[in-house]
Amino acid sequence: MNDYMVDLRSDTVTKPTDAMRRAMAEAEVGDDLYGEDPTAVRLEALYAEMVGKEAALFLPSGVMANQVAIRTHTKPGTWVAAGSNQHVVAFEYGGSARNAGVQFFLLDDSDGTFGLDELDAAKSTQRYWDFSLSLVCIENTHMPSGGRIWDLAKLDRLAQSVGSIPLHMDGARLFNASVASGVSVARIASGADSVMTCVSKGLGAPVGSLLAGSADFIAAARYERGVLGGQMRQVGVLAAAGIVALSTMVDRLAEDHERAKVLAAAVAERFGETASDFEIPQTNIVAFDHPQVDALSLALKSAGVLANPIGPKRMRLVTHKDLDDADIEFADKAIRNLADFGVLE
Ligand code: TLP
Repeated sequence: MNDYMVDLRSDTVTKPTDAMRRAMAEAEVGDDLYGEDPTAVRLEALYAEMVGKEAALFLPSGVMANQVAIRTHTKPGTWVAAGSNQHVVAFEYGGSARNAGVQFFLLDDSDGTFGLDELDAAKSTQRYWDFSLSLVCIENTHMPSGGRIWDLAKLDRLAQSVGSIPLHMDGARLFNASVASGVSVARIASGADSVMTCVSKGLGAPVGSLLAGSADFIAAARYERGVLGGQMRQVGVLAAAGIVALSTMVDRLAEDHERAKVLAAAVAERFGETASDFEIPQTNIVAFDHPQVDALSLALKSAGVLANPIGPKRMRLVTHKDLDDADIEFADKAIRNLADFGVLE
């Protein structure tokens, strides 16, 4: 095993920058439950302004931001339409059923978005049996499809087509979508009633996510965050890093996107025959189908590259700020030269 490892497991592995650590040490703080943490208040105002919403809320994680959004928008026993591979459906421990008592109406999102005709079918189902669709959720960028971006025109049509049903955008990597498409985050989120973003992923902050929406929605979400035990006290020490993340770490995401393309080319060359459903990544995630993901993950590890499967036949490589050119060159060679590995039956 190599001591040197290139970590492509996720952009969540990124460590806070020196500027973040300084800001954290110097942060002005207060008890956030009383609305007295000036740094948390500043971060929430900054995010709300960036995404063009009235208000925002700082939460400990992206999962909690999604769960709070779902609890706030819905009533128990109602249905939430979402792509079957989305984080809210497939990666949140069944949380929506437990935390909000909702059921999912699953749509095919294998290419990163879902067909609006499918959503229309879900809506018209309401006419035939007692089925109340309380929310539509989308993920932008869409992680399991390889960080794909919702096409803006399609997003606009979606916003029209949901009508009075609220639309929540899991924008854990919203800034990746913005940097790659050249469209502002406010424009991307304009049709969504609520949007959440993680500062703890590619933007490099150690902890935290933000949820934005109307002032009324955020007041209700603040209450629901409390119900889940997510209220925080002198949270300015974390919010300070989030402010640095939103103010200084966005533009450099373009570098991660270029590096993902390099790794994608290596994957295409090495696994051309076995890797299916493969496309040049739009952002920082290379995701591809492979019949032996566990063996592949082990083989990559022995070659000095850490990468995790995200499903029984789905492999993922993620680029981020804590990689440099030498790491990418190393991973590129390791993938291209990966020896044949045993097949696990
Ligand atoms: N995703 C993690 C894992 O849970 C898969 C990762 O390494 O990518 N929405 C999306 C689209 C996400 O990818 C994630 C995290 C979340 C929400 C949840 O964020 P956290 O981990 O902060 O709770």
